[in-house]
Parts: sequence; C-alpha cells; structure tokens
Amino acid sequence: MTVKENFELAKKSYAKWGVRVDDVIETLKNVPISIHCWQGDDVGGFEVNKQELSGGIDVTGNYPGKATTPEELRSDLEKALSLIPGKHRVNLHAIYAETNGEVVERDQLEPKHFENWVKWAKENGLGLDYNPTLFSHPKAADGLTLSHPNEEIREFWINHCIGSRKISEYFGKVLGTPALTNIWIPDGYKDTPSDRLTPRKRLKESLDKIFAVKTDEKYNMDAVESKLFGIGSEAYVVGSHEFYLNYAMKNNKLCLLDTGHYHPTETVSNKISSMLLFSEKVALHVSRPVRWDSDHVVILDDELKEIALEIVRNDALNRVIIGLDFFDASINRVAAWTIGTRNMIKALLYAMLVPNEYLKQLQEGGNFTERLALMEEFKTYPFGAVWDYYCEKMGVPVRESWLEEVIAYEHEVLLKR
Ligand code: RNT
Ligand code: ZN
Repeated sequence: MTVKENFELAKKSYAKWGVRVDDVIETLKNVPISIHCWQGDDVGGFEVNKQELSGGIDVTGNYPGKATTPEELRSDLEKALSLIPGKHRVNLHAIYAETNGEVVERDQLEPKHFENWVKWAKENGLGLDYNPTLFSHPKAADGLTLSHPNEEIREFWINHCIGSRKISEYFGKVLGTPALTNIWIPDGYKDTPSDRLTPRKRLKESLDKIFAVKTDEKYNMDAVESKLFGIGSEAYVVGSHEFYLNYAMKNNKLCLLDTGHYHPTETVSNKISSMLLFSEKVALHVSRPVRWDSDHVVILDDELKEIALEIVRNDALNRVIIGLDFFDASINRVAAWTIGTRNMIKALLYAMLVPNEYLKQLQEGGNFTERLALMEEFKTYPFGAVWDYYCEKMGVPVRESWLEEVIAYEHEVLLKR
C-alpha cells in the first residue's frame, strides 16, 4: 500500500468520529515552531572572546562535526529544516552575533551584527526570535546577573537586555513577523540563602528598567523564563516560577514555561489552561528533563502529547508560542534538531486527530467510562499514516528515510570539519 492509500484508510477511521483530517493538515501547516539555533554548536556561539559555557547549564558529549562558524550553523539548520515539514522560525542568542573579528561587548550589540542572519532568514522564509545571553561571560562569573549586588554589573546586563529587545524589534519589522525576546538568567545560589528577598527585589527593579524602554508590540514580544535549579544554583534560583508568573501578570509580559524547569512530577501541560485564562499569550520552551538535566532531545512521550492536546483542545494554536530548547552533543546534532522538531509537530498532529469536542462533552455529562475508553483507543488510531502522508505532501522524507540524508550529510560535510 502506498502512503496515500494508507492515509485514505486512516482518514475514514477518523471521519467516523467527526475528525476532518484534511482540515487538520491545513491547520498544521501554519503552526510555526521556533527552532533553537544552539543545538547546532552546543550553546557555544561565535563571540571573538568566547568563554566557556556557564550559567548552570551543561552540554555533554563530543559527537564530531559541530558547527564552528555562522555559515556552518546556518548550513546545518538548512539541512534540518529540509527534513522537517512546515515553515518555521529560528531562535537566536546574542552570542550568535557576527562582529567581523571585532570584540563587541554584549551591551553594544546592534541589529547590524545580525545582518547575515536576517538575510538568511529572508531567503529561507523564516521568522527569527531572540535571547539576550546572560551567561558564559566574565560579568556572569559569580552566578548573578540582573540580581547582582554590584550596580555596575546589573547596569551592564540591563543594557544588554534593552539592546536585545531592539534587535528583536528590528527582526520583527524586517521579517514581517513579531520576534519573541526571552529573558532567562542563571542567578541563584548553590547553598541555602540567608536572604531570598533581596536578590529578587533587585531582579524586579532590573526588569522594570529593562521594560521601561518601550518597543513596538507589533514587532517585539517580551517573555521571562523561570527555573527551579541549575548546576551550582541547587538551593535557590532568583527567577523562580512564582517570581516570573507574578511579574508577567502584573506587567503584561509573557511567561515562558520551559518544560524542564519544574519539579519532576509537576507538568507544564497542566499549567497551560490556567495561563490562558489570565494571559493572551504564553510561550514554551519544549525540552525533556532527565534527572539533573533539563535539556534532552524532545521525544514523543506522554507529556509532549498532553502539552499538544492542551494547546489544540483549548483552541490556543495562536496563543501558545512554541519554541524548543534542548542540546545534546552525544548524537548527530542535525539529527537532534530533526528528531525533536518532528516530534513536536507529530504531537500537534496527534492532538488534532483526537475528537476533542466530543470528549469534552463526555466529561461535562459525567460519562467518565466512555471518556477513558475513547481516550485510550485513540492512542492506537492510525495517526502514523496521517503523519507519513503529511510529510510526503510537504515534500520532506517519510518515516525514518530522513536519517539517510543526515548520514550522507555527516559524511560529506560534518566529518570534514
Ligand atoms: C536554561 C534555559 C535557557 C537556555 C537557553 C540557552 O536553563 O532553559 O532557555 O537553555 O537560553
Ligand atoms: Zn529554556
């Protein structure tokens, strides 16, 4: 049977439950995923005076072929994008600026340092998102940035964040699609603090200064990302979930939920509906926590499906900004992007192929037997046949055939670096 024949059969099973597969495919095409550039070079960046990765995050593994120049990184991203169905976005960090061999301090970065990225994004029909980089820097060596007791250090990072929002605004303007600026800081303490309040008070004041500078909402959106702990900040993180949730609500900013930044049994899927009742938009870093690490490659696990279901069944595809955040240096990096991004899209497709309205009615009517029975049966409905057809229709490899292309690219390009 061909992919198309399989698809036609699957379509019939879904139609029985009122799921319109052709409409689903049309919707899915228009859902952008913001793909993080930093999987391609282990969060290294291209600063002239490049520092070791710091900030309580770590990338383990030494798989050959990592990108060492912006050209290599863009070429690797292009390869991955050619294996991923749909039109997407690329998420940059300040350390990916191109400064022509000149040392440009982070608080001095301007849109011109991202000209090549913008040109490339235009050529490839991609939107861009952006992050100030508040780690891997001498001024972040104490593990404190926006909450640092030293005012000069705080000012440096405040200015870096303000400049970053202007760079995003520029991206949004020239690419015709608003860019998300996401602020994440590593600030915290390894051991029990004697004062939790003062650093948080300083973080609040720093954020107020950053957002006092207005950017055009048509082009730039601001998000703040919380964390529970990091390496070296095990006991206390200044920018906790409660801190940013309150800050975002009060100041009309987006809360960015990283799926790796909560207690092990706490799930982001269960937070989305609550967020949507109080904010127009919410942003995600979809990642995968494994023990101490919050950044494994995204797999199609139950939580990923549940997140997708929450987005889809709450009609929030335009309100939840989906970004990815993982970094694995122990496998082929182009494969890592491809696997993680395809999985995110697969999860959305899976969620769209569930008779969500009917299941809601069952719950409202107290029919929990049928709710459970159907939810379980739909797990083995022929979703794979629709996914294969979607890939074929979108002109990307079907099933695992993408891997041959990555292996060929590894031999022709990556291993020659
Ligand atoms: C770190 C945060 C943050 C980073 C990126 C590189 O715990 O998740 O989003 O991963 O900014
Ligand atoms: Zn993150």
